[in-house]
Amino acid sequence: MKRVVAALSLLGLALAQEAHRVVVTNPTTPFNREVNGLLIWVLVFAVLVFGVVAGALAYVTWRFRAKPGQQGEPPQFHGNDRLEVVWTAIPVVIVLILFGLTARSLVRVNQLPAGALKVEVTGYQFWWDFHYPELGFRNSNELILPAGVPVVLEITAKDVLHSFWVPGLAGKRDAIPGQKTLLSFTPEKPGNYYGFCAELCGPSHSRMLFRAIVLPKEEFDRFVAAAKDYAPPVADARGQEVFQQNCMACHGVQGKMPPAVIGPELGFMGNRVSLAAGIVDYTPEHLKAWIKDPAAMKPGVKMPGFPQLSEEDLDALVRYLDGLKVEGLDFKALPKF
Ligand code: HEC
Ligand SMILES: [Cu+2]
Repeated sequence: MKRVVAALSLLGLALAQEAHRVVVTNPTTPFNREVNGLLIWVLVFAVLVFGVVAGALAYVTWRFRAKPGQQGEPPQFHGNDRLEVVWTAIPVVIVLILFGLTARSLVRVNQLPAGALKVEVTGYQFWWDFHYPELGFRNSNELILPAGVPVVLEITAKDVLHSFWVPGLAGKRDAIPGQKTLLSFTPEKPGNYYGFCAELCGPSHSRMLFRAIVLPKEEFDRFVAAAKDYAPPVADARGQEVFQQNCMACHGVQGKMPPAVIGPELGFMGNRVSLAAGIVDYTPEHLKAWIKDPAAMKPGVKMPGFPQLSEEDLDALVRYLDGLKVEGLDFKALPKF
């Protein structure tokens, strides 16, 4: 008994933990509240069905148990039409109710609100690209969104099937090569939301994460204004040279993106909270380790390592990349979901 109480209170503590909010108990978007409501209905019926079935079983076992002194088999009987109709009809009604509720929720969460912000989402082995066609910039692996504004994501993939999933914001959507799938939701709470690829897509599928960074509207607008007429800063001239010689073929820095995208956009590297599709925190040390040997951090990665670069060149390169940022914004301070 003591152990059960201890386990339950631990579970309660875990659910209440600020840093690891469980989405089901803390929905922060209309999308998730809708799904949560549906889940509660399903749970109510499940508990009801379990209670009635387990209760009936217990009652029958007790009521028809062998009495002292009883000899041989008790009297046998077969069938009860009325009972059978009732226990068929009730589950049918429950299924119909759940069907109706599900259909209503589906219609609601699949609505495409007018005036939504459009973002094109593309999955690659093993990273994500986010393009804002109306705002004229792109970012990779970190989807920056304004709080309180509905978004419509147009999701696709370039190589194999992936699936876009930010549990804290909305349900999953498949990312399918050659096809667009739509997902719409309205983030409400500013925060740093963990995202995942939810479709087995290759050796580093489990390292194909990302973040959705929801900013207060004013901060988002400030970022957009800065991103629109962004002149990528050159924090280190030698670093820029190394970048142009070794990295430009695959990576863009806002506007200098080659038409065939091979690697993530690095234009706002210095603003990042995470690196390499969300697998480690963004720090200059991790950045340096990644450039030297990305395969050590992500098996099967499509970026070659650069062990041939000298320490000085590597450091200059890291300084250059770390300098690529919009000043005055700190996404690391946001709460995590
Ligand atoms: C052949 C193409 C190619 C070249 C050349 C290349 N990269 Fe990459 N790079 C990629 C790909 C593809 C990824 C995505 C890897 C993943 O996460 O699966 C990547 C990822 C990265 C990331 C992580 C991006 C993020 O969003 O977190 C950084 C940083 C990076 N590369 C820097 C460099 C630097 C610096 C150079 C030059 C020294 C370079 N890359 C050269 C293809 C390339
Ligand atoms: Cu994937």
